[in-house]
Amino acid sequence: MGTDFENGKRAAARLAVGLVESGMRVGLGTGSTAAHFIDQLGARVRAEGLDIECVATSDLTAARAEFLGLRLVPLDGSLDLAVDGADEVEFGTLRLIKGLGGALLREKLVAQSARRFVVIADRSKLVTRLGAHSKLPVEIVRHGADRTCARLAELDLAPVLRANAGSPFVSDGGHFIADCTMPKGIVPEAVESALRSIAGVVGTGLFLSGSACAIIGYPDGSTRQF
Ligand code: ABF
Repeated sequence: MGTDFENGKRAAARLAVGLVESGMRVGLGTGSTAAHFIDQLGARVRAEGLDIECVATSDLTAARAEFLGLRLVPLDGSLDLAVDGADEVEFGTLRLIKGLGGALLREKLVAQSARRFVVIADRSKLVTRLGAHSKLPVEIVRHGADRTCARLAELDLAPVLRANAGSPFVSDGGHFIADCTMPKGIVPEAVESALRSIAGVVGTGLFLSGSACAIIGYPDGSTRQF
């Protein structure tokens, strides 16, 4: 099953790498599917001498890109293209849940800076309702984190502070992450708006504007674009 998923991720990444042209500024996502994209992009740059600049969505992605010889620049100005994975892709609307990899804040900054945002995922990420399988990550400031979690609980989101080896997980931006459960029937836009009104919330894993395009990869190496 693991290999099935990898085949799908690799196939989706391959199609997305074909969208990159010389002279572009490209946002690089985080996670195992985005890692396939970065690896294949690195191979294209070496083979074809593409002249591109890249912006990373996490320290891990920056390290991988640097190792492969991709030129990294800070997020400054707009990007031509950003390619990233997702935890859930809602069929029909292309709304997303992202952030189980812990990089949601920078991922959203990069996605919103891109003229074209492309999501790549294996078929297991396609859902008919956001929150069906995945937790909703919410990035919160450390100061008063308990109080912020209490506010999230008041919204019926059952927050659980993410831990790493017994200590709270800390994002690249120095924040905590509360993994929430979206109650069935709740409207994602309403959740987003309620979350954004809480002072301690710095980012949410809800990407609701609908990605420009989703490339879904299947175990046999085929892809579908939505
Ligand atoms: C990033 O990586 C995140 O937004 C998402 O949480 C995760 C998906 O990881 P993977 O591609 O490994 O399933 O895109």
